[in-house]
Amino acid sequence: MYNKLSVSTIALAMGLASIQVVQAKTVEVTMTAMEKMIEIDNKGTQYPAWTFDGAIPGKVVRVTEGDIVDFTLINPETNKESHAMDFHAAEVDVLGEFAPVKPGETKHFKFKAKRAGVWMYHCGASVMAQHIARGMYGVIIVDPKEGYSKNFPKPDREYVLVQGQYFPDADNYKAMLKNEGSEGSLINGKMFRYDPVHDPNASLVLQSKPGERVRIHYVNANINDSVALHPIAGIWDRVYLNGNPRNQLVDMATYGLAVSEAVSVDIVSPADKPTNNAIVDHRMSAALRGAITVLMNKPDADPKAGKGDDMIVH
Ligand SMILES: [Cu+2]
Repeated sequence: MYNKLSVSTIALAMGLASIQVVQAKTVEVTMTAMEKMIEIDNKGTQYPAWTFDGAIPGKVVRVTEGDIVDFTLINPETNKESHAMDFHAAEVDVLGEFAPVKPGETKHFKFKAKRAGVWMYHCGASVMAQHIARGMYGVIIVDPKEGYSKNFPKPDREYVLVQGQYFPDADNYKAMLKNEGSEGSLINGKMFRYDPVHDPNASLVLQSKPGERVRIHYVNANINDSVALHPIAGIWDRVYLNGNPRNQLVDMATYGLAVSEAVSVDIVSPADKPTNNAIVDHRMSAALRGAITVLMNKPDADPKAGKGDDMIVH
């Protein structure tokens, strides 16, 4: 799936001729719009979701700054709705690349990921509020071409958390537009997905070892509400606005995410003892209805947790 393209540039520096080789690659990404029933909480309540590839959120796309994303959206003829793709990492034509795709049709477009960062993607078909609220969103990470540095330390573990608003009356887009009828907050598609403290049916948590640097890529996929992102019993060591290491804050208690905003936040737990954090949207209406995620920092943390390509804990 990776198609290597070599781009050679000749750079003149300090009066000396040197050859700099920049390698960009083409990354093929295919998603299928799926209108299907999914579980929206830890006890298995069914919900008529609209999704990318059958899950909320859709898969994490990860490329490097300068790469070409070669994207295909399949809308099967068994679907009832048109769907579309809007990558916030793309600079294209809203009426072209992002235009809706009818059931039975397929759309293909390419864009160059020119800017590093963490970006939301979502369906842009009408009514957009409904397509997002029903689950058509995800994250694309564009790693900086310079890689890690002293100012952008390599994390020990990495997780993706995407927050959404839950509207049980899935057909009532008019209520969604008025921000009425929301009955909870989804974290990676379920209320209290990683919080066994508040939901006895929850079985998953995030994990790290004491003293490790944990980087969380957090996306506000709510349709109307901002997010007050806070790690209870911790402090954000670094906050990379829009996931770009050039946009950096330090020692933050709470970071406010606008609707559609993505951020990367680092937390480093005390090295000398096991601890727990609760990563919350400090807006109580969101936290106490689903937007709490437990991070356990313990010596016997699963060595694989937060280490893989798929940063969404299943
Ligand atoms: Cu859609």
